[in-house]
Amino acid sequence: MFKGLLAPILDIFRNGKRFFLCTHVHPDADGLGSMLALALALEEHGKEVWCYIDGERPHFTKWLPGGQKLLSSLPGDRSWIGVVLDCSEAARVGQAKDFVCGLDPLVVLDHHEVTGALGTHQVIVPIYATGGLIYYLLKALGWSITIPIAENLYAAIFSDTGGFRYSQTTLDTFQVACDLVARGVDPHKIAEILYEHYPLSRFCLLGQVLSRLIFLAQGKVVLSYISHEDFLRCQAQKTDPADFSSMLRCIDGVEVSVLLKEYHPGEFSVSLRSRGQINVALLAQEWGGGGHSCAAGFRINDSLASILKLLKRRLEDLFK
Ligand SMILES: [Mn+2]
Repeated sequence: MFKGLLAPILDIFRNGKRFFLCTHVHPDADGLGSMLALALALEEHGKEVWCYIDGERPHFTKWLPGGQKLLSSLPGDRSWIGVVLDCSEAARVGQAKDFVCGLDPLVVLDHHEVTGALGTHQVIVPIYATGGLIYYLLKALGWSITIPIAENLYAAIFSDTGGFRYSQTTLDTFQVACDLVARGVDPHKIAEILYEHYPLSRFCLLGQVLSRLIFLAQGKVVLSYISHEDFLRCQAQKTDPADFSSMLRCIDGVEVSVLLKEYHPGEFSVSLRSRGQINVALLAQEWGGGGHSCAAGFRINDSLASILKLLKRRLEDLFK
């Protein structure tokens, strides 16, 4: 699959020597699994690889093969081929933005619907996970998919499909997953790494979120928040509440869920989830954000009270 789209970048991977890989801020298992899978494959072909992570490491990186490769610092020179995974917007690259924008070539591999102009070479396909795209990239290169590579790809796909639950889960998703299992992936092991070793701080935050649910539009919208104080009190990482907004969408009758996270005082990251009736990527764009029709986000700096007021008004309007 995607042979025509991948063809123009194959020689970059075959002939390049040094690769700088990164993903979006607050990286998830798709971004990191895709990055580690590609990093392991590049290393097997004698390439030098720099795997950059912006900020804190999610709990699962301790167990994903190659997780120890992740670096929080940037190289001192720009003689690297850049690869941005699971992100095509410069703003979402975080602190590596200026470094990354100076790399040439810069290959962008992504599956988001709303895309940016980042990169000298873009391969963006609207599929279930960037992990699926990396699988086809490795196939197109004729490179072998070892067990550690397969485990990272499976983690990426399993995570971004919500455990094969989300609407982009297709026959191809299962065929790729099936091939990865055939290569030696233990599905239970990956599910356990991702979903059964959470830090206690995550549950502390979840308690806060659930204690202050705000229902709007006759229960079709649910809104909650995590303040900066909550992060401090729970001794939580920014990655701890990663999928809380998706959890809130699971409430019966809810069409759209919204979660505000105050990572720094007065600086909010807003996550939006939809069952499909409302395109939340369009909503996020109203505030300069982006994402998928069912999962999107944006950033906003203001007081909690002002943002809640603004959002409540806009969200009530969604179903009028
Ligand atoms: Mn993804």
